[in-house]
Amino acid sequence: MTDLLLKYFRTKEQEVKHEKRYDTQCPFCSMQCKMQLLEQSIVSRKKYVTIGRNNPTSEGRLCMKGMNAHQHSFHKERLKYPLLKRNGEFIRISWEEALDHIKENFLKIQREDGLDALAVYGSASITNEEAYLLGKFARVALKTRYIDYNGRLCMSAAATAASQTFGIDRGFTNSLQEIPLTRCMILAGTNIAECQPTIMPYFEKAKENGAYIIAIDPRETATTRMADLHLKNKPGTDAALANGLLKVIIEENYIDNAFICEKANGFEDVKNYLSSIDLLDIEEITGVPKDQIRKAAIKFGKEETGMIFTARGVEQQTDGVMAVRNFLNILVSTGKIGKKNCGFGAITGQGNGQGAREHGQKADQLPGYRSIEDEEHRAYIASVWGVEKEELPRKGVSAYEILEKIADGEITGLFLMCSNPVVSNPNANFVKEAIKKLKFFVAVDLFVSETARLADLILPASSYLEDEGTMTNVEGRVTLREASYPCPGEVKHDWQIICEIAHVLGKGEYFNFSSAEDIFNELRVASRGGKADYFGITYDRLRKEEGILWPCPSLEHRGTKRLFETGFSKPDGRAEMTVVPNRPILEKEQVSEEYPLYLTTGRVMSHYLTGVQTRKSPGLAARNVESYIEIHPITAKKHRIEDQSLVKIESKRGSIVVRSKWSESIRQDTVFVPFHWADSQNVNLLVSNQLDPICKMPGFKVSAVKVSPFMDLLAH
Ligand SMILES: Nc1nc2c(c(=O)[nH]1)N[C@H]1C(S)=C(S)[C@@H](COP(=O)(O)OP(=O)(O)OC[C@H]3O[C@@H](n4cnc5c(=O)[nH]c(N)nc54)[C@H](O)[C@@H]3O)O[C@H]1N2
Ligand SMILES: Nc1nc2c(c(=O)[nH]1)N[C@H]1C(S)=C(S)[C@@H](COP(=O)(O)OP(=O)(O)OC[C@H]3O[C@@H](n4cnc5c(=O)[nH]c(N)nc54)[C@H](O)[C@@H]3O)O[C@H]1N2
Ligand code: SF4
Ligand SMILES: [Mo]
Repeated sequence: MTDLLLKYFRTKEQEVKHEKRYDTQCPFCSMQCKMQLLEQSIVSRKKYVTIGRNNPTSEGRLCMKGMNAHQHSFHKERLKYPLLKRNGEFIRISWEEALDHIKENFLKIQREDGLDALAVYGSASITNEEAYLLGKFARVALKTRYIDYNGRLCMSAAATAASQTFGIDRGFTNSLQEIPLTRCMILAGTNIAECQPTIMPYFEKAKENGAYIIAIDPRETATTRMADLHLKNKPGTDAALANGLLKVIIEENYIDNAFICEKANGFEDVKNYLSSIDLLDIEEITGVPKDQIRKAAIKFGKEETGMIFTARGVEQQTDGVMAVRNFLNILVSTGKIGKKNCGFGAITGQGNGQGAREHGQKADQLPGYRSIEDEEHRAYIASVWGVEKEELPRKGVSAYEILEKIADGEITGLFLMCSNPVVSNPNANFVKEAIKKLKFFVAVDLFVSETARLADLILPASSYLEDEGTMTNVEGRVTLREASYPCPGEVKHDWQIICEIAHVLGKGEYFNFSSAEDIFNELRVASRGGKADYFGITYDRLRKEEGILWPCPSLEHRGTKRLFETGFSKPDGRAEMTVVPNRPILEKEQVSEEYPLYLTTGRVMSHYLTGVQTRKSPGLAARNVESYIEIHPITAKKHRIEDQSLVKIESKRGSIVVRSKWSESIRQDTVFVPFHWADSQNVNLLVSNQLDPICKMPGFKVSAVKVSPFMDLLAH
């Protein structure tokens, strides 16, 4: 053996000898892939590798984001100490000073502007324990009615639609295990291939088993390429498309009359409405040829089993609730719900997109999916928390509406945890100006995000490697994220930060927790008897049983893999269908001579949300270093836009500059821009402030824009 080889083996041996392994779950999407960080120390250098671990959901798989996640966690810009803004610069302060500062300013705002002048803005990337605690913090420690979270921009349309139709909102009504055995699936406005990559093998197995897949998306994506039929609709027209599908299903008599009779309300009204509409009209509205609509409807209607999946393409619309309800109309009419290999999936987005919407971070919600306006619910939660029910505030307003109240001067103090609203909210110019008006603004983050930059005080939080807690994944499976990596610097867990602030505000007695498990045990009791009942779930069981699908009302209960087998969760046990008009009551922005193109927005595989984390991960950032506009070559030529050139995109609200990417796979009347970049590439500068009137979801997926070569601008 040569010396060189010997040296190599010796180093390898050393690396392995000094290897430490840390269990965790990926900090990104709702698959919550279980993973392990391998840390190898060689002399003074540390080397990291992330590997997947077997589990019932991701079965050991990881995508590129999971494999590179540790890069942002170990990034040199990671916050390690509290930072206070003094004369426009951030300076390091101690935790004691930070807490004093919060106490002084929160009390001052409460005194001068009232209890409701403080608002809390949370996240679905924090654990169940933290989401629960944040809701309790707003209601008990701050006594403000104003709390909401980033999930409003994400899951609210699907959550409302499922609650209204079925009486319960769990993203997927079944476990993933059933997907491979389903005969026909509709994937509406979801790009699982890039957004939940490790779910793909379930669909690939279904295809191997002969399933037929129908995708609905204005662009071709890796997901639509897997489909047998792609309905390439105009953005924002899914409600009408679903009407077309259901009209054909009824006319061809593929409905399940016995099921409807026994388990559904409202079918006759829907049927009457559909008999009054014309398929040609739907072709005109959606841009999908009527023969394709017929083909899809017949395929779905004919098969014995079927599932429908929706995601943000259908839901992030100003008629998002109604659009999803129309897809549920199809499921209920064909009886493809509450049965083996049949069901609905609103594919959850963030790591804890499911759990964080169940335990009281929403404006109108108390833990266990209870309502803050229901007297019995108020009384129960007040008793768990040891307060009077009259002391609990009433419901507040949605995430974007909180920002509007800040702009109006009604809210003057903000506590932000784990979100970057300056980049993720629509009408971004307005949002930034609003946040600048705050008298006192605390941001809790891993980094100085675009929003944290505007804060008076930034508190450093722990990451997925350090912070233990439960996360409820895409299946509705509660999982325990074991995390034990030591916190860098003076970093604290989000839950510790909440507890410490509560203490300095004199509310310590309600926040005496010494571990995430302690908080979970209170959450179990708070959720008991609610729709999202976690009472039977314990850390011990989560370890032994590899996660449990809620509801799980008792320690003996095995969890619920399939919902609605014996009926729906409405008072009469029946599903509620509703008439969905072809054209929404609140008209969406239409293209015009001045703004001739539809802009839709979304994601790419290598980046995550506003990009604060993934832009710091070299392994990911290298794949997409900047934003881009996907544009059809024919459209591009019409607007004199060359491939790979800089393009100015303008809407009525603002303008951005990104690079062009010609693609024949997008509709000619539509352009697509991802939202992972900030500042002059922040696509939300273009999106309007119109919200879905029912769930207050912004219309991220439809804006009218014009495009021009950036060179024109330079020439002027
Ligand atoms: N790589 C990556 N993965 C992620 C995320 C990420 O940022 N990056 N984010 C996570 C989160 S929080 C979420 S919410 C999910 C989101 O997951 P998805 O909802 O799947 O992602 P999007 O790209 O926003 O939108 C999905 C598709 O909708 C299409 N679409 C646009 N407008 C319309 C329309 O009007 N109708 C229809 N039918 N389709 C339309 C888009 O072309 C896009 O392909 O992903 C999660 N996973
Ligand atoms: N145009 C357009 N806009 C959109 C969407 C779209 O499709 N199009 N999608 C919307 C959707 S679905 C979503 S979910 C939102 C998300 O939008 P945001 O809520 O802004 O999400 P992130 O970019 O993940 O911001 C999370 C912030 O918290 C920090 N962070 C990460 N982990 C932790 C932690 O454990 N603790 C703390 N304290 N901080 C942490 C990160 O560094 C980052 O700054 O964006 C929405 N905005
Ligand atoms: S981003 Fe999603 S699919 Fe990829 S590793 Fe993380 S949890 Fe798994
Ligand atoms: Mo999301």
